[in-house]
Amino acid sequence: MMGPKTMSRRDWLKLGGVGVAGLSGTSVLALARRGGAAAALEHAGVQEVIHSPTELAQLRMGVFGDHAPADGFDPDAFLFDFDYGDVSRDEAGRTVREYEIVAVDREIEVAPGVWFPAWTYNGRVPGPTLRCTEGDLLRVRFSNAGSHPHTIHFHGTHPPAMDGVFPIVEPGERFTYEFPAKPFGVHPYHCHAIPLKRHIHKGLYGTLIVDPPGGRSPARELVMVMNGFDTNFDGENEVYAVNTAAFYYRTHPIRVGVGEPVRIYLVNLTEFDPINSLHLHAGMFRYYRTGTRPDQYELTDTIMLCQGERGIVELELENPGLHMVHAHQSEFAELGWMSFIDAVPHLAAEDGVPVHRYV
Ligand SMILES: [Cu+2]
Repeated sequence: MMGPKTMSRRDWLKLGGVGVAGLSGTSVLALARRGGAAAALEHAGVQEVIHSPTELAQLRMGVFGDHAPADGFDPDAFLFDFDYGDVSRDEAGRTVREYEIVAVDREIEVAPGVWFPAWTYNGRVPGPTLRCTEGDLLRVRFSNAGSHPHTIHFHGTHPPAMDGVFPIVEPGERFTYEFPAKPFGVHPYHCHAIPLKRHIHKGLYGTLIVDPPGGRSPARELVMVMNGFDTNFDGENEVYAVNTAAFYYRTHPIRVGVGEPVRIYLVNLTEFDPINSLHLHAGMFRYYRTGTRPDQYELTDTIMLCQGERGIVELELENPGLHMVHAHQSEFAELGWMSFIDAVPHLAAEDGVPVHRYV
């Protein structure tokens, strides 16, 4: 009998992604209790379960059908939850933005019944989306209330002493990162303590958006962080998502207006897998790699990002209806990185995600 410890994610794929829960031991029972489809697992013995494609689809719906994370994380709100910090001005008249970030250990629910022992910035994964304008002085007060040493390493240009590699911030210690934000674009931040892949994968990452002076054109703006979770700590991800909650935007499509300008700040913070990808159905988008060159983009419907790569996706959907968005690696899509954008005629700006006008 194949036990949970020896199951690879390929084995779980044969089970239609359901088995990811089993990897965390007792949660397979919690999963099975959620519905008849999943309950079959409890009795069948995992190595004997062979499902037809239709059954697999039903199984996935039964398990992942309506996932609102029970840990309080709201994937809808996260899409446009920009943190501008506490704003003041220094003697030179420069805008200063101050942030408090605390590293804390916390269990998060990455798929229904699948709890992951995360390390977090401010109690959630991804951490807060910090937003500023190029040239603003950022002052990030970091304290480590977690159980392991951590840092915050920001991508972008700044003095090496503020790079978040050194000093290592031990549990109970603090460090303040202070630097002018540049260049404009979209940048990841993450812990840089070793072993690096473990610290990043556990959830210590987020997005820093640096707007160009004067901002970008008005648009419905969203943040999508592609991530994965290794629920049995075998060095492979069993669950994939954008913004942590597997399949969430499949059952809760992201609403935009038909023809409305949409801007997605996209970051790949998937560990273990060298690349991740985004593919849009029934439409094309402009892709600005790293967001640093407004005059250079590619018109495409599929992009590939290495670990730490990021960019800006801009689009206007011509036709109403559900537009599928997912990893073009089918395996990632089947394990959670599957979403919809719903183009709605006459969607009011205040309906759902607000249109962003930077001030
Ligand atoms: Cu760390």
